[in-house]
Amino acid sequence: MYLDSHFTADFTFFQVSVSSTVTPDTERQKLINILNTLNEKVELKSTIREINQRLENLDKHYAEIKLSPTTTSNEVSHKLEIIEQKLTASRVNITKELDDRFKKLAELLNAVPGVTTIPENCLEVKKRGNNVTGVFLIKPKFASAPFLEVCDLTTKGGGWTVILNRFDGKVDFYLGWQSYKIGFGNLAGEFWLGLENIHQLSGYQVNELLVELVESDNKETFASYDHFSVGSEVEGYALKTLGGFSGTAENSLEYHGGFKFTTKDKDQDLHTGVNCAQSYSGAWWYGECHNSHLTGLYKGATDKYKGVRWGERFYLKKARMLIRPQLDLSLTL
Ligand SMILES: [Ca+2]
Repeated sequence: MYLDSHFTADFTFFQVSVSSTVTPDTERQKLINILNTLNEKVELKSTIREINQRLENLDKHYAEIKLSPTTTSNEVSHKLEIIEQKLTASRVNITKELDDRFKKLAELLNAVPGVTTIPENCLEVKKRGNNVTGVFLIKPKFASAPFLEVCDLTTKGGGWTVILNRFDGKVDFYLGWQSYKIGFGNLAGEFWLGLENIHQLSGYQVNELLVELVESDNKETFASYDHFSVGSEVEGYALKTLGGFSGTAENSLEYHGGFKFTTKDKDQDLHTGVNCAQSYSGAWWYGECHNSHLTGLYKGATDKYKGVRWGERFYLKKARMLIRPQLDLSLTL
C-alpha cells in the first residue's frame, strides 16, 4: 500500500498493535484519545513544511530585492528582516512544540498495557511481522521524539527506511539548511527524510545503504554500501562512514565519504570561494564539488551537473536512497 495523501498508515499500525484481550477498557479509551491527538500532530508537521516553504520563498524574494538596484530603501530591507525573524521564530517554536508533543505521545503509548513500544527502525517493523510498505512512526534509541518515515518492507529482504525519493519533480530540492536538517516534501511523494533523522537512525548503529536509480531510457541500476553513517549536527552531518561497495552503477558516493553536508546557505564544502550547493542547485556532501548529486534539479537543469546525477548517469528519472541497520549487531558504533 502506498499512500495517496498524508499519513493514514500509522493509525493502522497502531491499531494492530493493540490486543483487545489484554487491554482494559479504560486503557483502550486512553489509547483512542492518543490516536485522535496524533492526527493533530501530523497536521502540525504539515504546517511546519508550509512555513519552511514560505521561508524559502521569502529568502528568494529577499535576495532578489537586495540585489535589485531600484529598491535600495532601508525601510523595505528592515521590514523584510523583521518578517524573516518572525517566520524563523515561529518555525522554531512549532518544531519544539511538535517534538514535545511527540515525546509525550511516545511516553503515553509506552505506558498503555497491551501496546507494543514504538519500533526503533524499519527493520524492527519488518521483524514484527509487517510486510506492507508504508508510513510508520519510528523512534530511534537516542532520538528525543518519534517521527514518521516510509518503510520499504519488500525490496531485497525489506526493513529499509527511505531517506530520499525522487520520481516526478514535484518537490523543490534546492532548499536551505533548516529544510535539509528537519526534512521536507511529502512522504507519499518526493521527499528528503532530514539529516537529523538520518543521523538518529545511522549515527549509533552501522547501517547499509541502497541507492536505486532509473535512467531516462528506463534502465535500472543500483549502488549498495555495507557501511553508512551520518554524523551529528555538530559534525556538520558529515558522511561519516561509507564502505563495502557493490552494484551495477558506479561507486559514485565514495568521493563524498568524510565530507560535511553543504546547502545553499551553509557552505561546508572543500571548494574555497564557491558554495557547491549554489553552483549546482542542490545540497550534498560536496567536496570540490561532486561525483553524485541526487538532490539536483529534476527539470530545467541547464547543465548536466546541475541535474539528478550519479557518476556518468545524468538527468536521472528516478532515484531512491534507503538505509537499514546492519544485521550483524556486533557492528554497533
Ligand atoms: Ca566553499
